[in-house]
Amino acid sequence: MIMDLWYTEKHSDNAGITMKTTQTLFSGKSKYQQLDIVETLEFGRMMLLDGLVMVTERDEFIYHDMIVHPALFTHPNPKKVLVIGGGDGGTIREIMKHERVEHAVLCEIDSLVIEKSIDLLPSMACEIDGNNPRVTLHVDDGLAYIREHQNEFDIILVDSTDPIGPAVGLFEENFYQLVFSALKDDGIMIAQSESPFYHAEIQKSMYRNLRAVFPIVEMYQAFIPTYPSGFWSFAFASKTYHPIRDFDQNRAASRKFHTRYYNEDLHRGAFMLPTFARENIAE
Ligand code: AG3
Repeated sequence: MIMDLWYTEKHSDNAGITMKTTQTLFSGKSKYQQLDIVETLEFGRMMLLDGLVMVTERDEFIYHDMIVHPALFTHPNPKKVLVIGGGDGGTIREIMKHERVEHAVLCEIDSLVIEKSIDLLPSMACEIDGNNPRVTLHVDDGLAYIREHQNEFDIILVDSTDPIGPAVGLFEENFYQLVFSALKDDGIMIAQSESPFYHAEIQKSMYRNLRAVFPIVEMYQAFIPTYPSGFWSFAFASKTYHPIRDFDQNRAASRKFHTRYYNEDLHRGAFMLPTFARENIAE
């Protein structure tokens, strides 16, 4: 008998996404969470944390373009960048395309995620395998790490899971306060901010917390097929630079590397929100 094996992530009690899988490449539990990496027919290899889709080989370019390039093309001179979470390495890979960046630090709480990504997701982990002198890895809790760093980073990217499990603290005001202090005077923070369609309540409190700390807070969107509803968002929180008013379109247009999702027009377009998404974060 030929078996059909399908993986389903439920997005609500009554809906979800389902994908046909061919094999399990890794399945194990760390101190923090359950990690699974499976082969799917439609999306290539897929990483799950506690049963939730984190990345797939086929659509990760969208998320990783969008968590990195809007901030790195808004800040005029991003030299030092910190990533909190992001143990798969996709975010670091995109940061490394920016020649102005001298040094990037990855602070991931779970060493198993880093190890298995280097093993099984090499297209994402290619810059965190220890061979790039511009990249430093720290296995640590993001909160503990930034508490020890002040006035140091141009950009901090929060590449977290949903606010359940180890990432809960990364959505709270106290954490944003620490991020603010760890940033230089003209620093920018980006955080993945869930689905405007399914996660209105999370967005409400997250953006309230961000506004309590940062003078400039905007939401931007991206289309990510394997995340809940396919409609995903990021928070742009900043001390001085505005993502549209301070955006140098020519610099983005003359970038020397290829991006399959991001471009200089989409940079502006991503900040235009449908009404229901605006309403989620209205002051
Ligand atoms: N981090 C965001 C994952 C959120 C997905 N949520 C879900 N499937 N319910 C992705 C990490 C990529 N570096």
